Amino acid sequence: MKNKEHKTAKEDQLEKFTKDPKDQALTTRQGVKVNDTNNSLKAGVRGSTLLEDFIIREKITSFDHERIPERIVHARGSGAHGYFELYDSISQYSKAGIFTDPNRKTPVFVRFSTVAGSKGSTDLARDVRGFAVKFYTEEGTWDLVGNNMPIFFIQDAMKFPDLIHAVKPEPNKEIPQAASAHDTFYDFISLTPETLHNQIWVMSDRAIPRSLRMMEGFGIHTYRLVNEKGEAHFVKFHWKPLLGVHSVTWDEATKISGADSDFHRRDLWDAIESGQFPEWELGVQIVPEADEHKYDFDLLDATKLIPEEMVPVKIIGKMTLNRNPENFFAETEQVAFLPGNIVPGIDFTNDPLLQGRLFSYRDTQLSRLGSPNFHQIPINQPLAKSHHNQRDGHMQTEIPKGQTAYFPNTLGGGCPHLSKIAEGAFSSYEERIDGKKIRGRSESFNDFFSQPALFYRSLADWEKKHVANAYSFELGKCNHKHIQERMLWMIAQIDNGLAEEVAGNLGLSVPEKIDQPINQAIGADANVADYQPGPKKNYLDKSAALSQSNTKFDSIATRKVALLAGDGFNMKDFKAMKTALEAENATLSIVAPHGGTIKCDSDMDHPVDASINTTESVLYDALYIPGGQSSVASLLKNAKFKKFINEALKHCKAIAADNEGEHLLDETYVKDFKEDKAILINAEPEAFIKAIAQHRNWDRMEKTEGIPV
Ligand code: HDE
Repeated sequence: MKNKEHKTAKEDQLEKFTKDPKDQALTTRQGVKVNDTNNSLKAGVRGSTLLEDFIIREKITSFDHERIPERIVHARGSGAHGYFELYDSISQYSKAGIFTDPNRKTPVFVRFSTVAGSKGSTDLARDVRGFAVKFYTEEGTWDLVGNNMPIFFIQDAMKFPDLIHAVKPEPNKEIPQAASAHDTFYDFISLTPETLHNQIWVMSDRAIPRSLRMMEGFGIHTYRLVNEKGEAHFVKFHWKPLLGVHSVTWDEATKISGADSDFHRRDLWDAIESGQFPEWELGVQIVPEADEHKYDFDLLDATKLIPEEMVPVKIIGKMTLNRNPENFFAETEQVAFLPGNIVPGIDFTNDPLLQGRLFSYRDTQLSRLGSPNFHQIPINQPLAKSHHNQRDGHMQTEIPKGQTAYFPNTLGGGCPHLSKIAEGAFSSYEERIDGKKIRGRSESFNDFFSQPALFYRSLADWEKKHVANAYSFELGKCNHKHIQERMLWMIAQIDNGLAEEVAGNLGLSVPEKIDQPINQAIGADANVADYQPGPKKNYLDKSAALSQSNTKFDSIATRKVALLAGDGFNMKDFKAMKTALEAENATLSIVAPHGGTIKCDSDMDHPVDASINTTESVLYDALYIPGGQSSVASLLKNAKFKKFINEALKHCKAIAADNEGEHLLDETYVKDFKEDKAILINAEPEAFIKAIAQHRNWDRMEKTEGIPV
């Protein structure tokens, strides 16, 4: 089902470029009709192919040049169209139309991505997720190119190539793909303490989302909002998903990578096609210019967040994604995001990471898309009119009229002409700058451990356990003891208990001191041990917003429930559960011993959604077993059903069974968990729904550790 709502102006614009082959003849690129696309032109039926054959030459030449370079980072991505609506004007902070006019529906295109993997890599890699939003505003295009974590690894753009070279596959053997669990990454991380904050977020469940629709987004950098009077406020942007923030476990992530490496892409596509449009609210943290130096961290340091307890997030609007792209390459692959794309009312700060990005993104499009005319590609075209004197270049598709391509001119009537600020022209915020040129870093950036420690303190016990397991896995994949030990020392600066637990799993102990020199901005000769730890600042005990245990648990919309059944299943049980789940916009999929159809005890045929041979429990949020003697008997014959259930149990999912369905559970480890609050036997569907909405029953986590699946 496609969205039937009124189209946005961007959709109208894109429609002019779409081509539909329905009822059309096959032609060459020049429009000549073709009668045979299976055979080349030959000299005699067995003779050699003729150079004259323009049809084969055109077909093969196009094919030879189909690929463009994948993005250096964020190569793997999925996109969707939608719109943004403002709740109330915030004209006191910004003059941007998108922030002052609640009657607008601003079209957006969003691309989510992983960072390290190649274009074809798994969606479930442990990684940061990109969250890039292109707003086609009436005053020009604004790109908010963010991530699903509120901070970044490094403070200065100068370090970005090093960071990425360290995390990407090692250059001699091109291993590992889409994974940070290797020596070069931790060699770099352990020598660069500023990375620790983002690093611990990557060890948390945030790095393995259940769905792209269930993760937050952050602009990360401090930006500026500028109002009509020219007054500025600092701002941090937040996207809050209406479905809450939820993740899978690492064991699931690795299994999903095998069962369906397109899991996130498929989930996003399916949700939009079924009319369950993903939604996020946009929030802003506003800091007056006068408060620039009020905090224990520097607002220009992208490795720090502003705890929501210090500056609350003010919700100002909502984004809805309601249309899948028509063509992956034309839209999702060719979309070009540039943090430098801003509009009047929004401005940059001197964050040295942001400043570097302002250069990098335009530059990279030149090699990726091949021409400075990349903004003419339909998905990149602004909705606002654009007239300028930039000319020519590869793939110019516009036909600029007139004799002049310079300014000032009289021959072109002075056009395109300049605008005044009052007429909507952009002008940079007149920040006072007074200082010496210096290649270095501000001392105010030097606290590397307080915020990772705040993050860790703020997590629930089950989240902390996941962090310890993640560090143990990642460092366990490193082959060099000195790198593991340096990391352990670093982790100890965050939390001793965490470091001890990880060290135990590695079979090492936490070193008291380390003495490798570090080579980062605080000085090439500096030594971590001399330099850190300074006293850890503890300006806040915990920040509730940092823990996923404080997210929303009020909906099961789009959750996937597996129904395990064979011939003879109880129709009454099935119907009651299906009706209840679908009323909450969840889906119930029949997983059966075979494909095709199965019969219920009322002798009706029901289409099977997946045979047990083609699916895995990690692809579902919960599972249900209806009654029916012969149905349960057929499930008991196939050991994979037991594995399916044991895995769901271990992954702390809600499990329900009615009548004879319980017999199947009795043949699994579930028999020891009958008291568990998310194991529901002969209960009302409402109780099951409540348990699914909790996402997982983490209370079960420790007890299930010994289950061998
Ligand atoms: Fe990026 N980044 N980045 N990045 N980034 C790219 O641009 C870069 C950074 C982010 O879906 C590239 O078009 C530098 C922070 C996203 O198309 C490249 C630095 C944040 C995407 C690039 C950073 C991001 C990119 C690769 C350090 C979060 C995917 C292809 C100064 C706020 C956008 C491209 C999409 C993509 C450079 C740091 C997010 C090479 C130099 C911080 C979501 O230009």
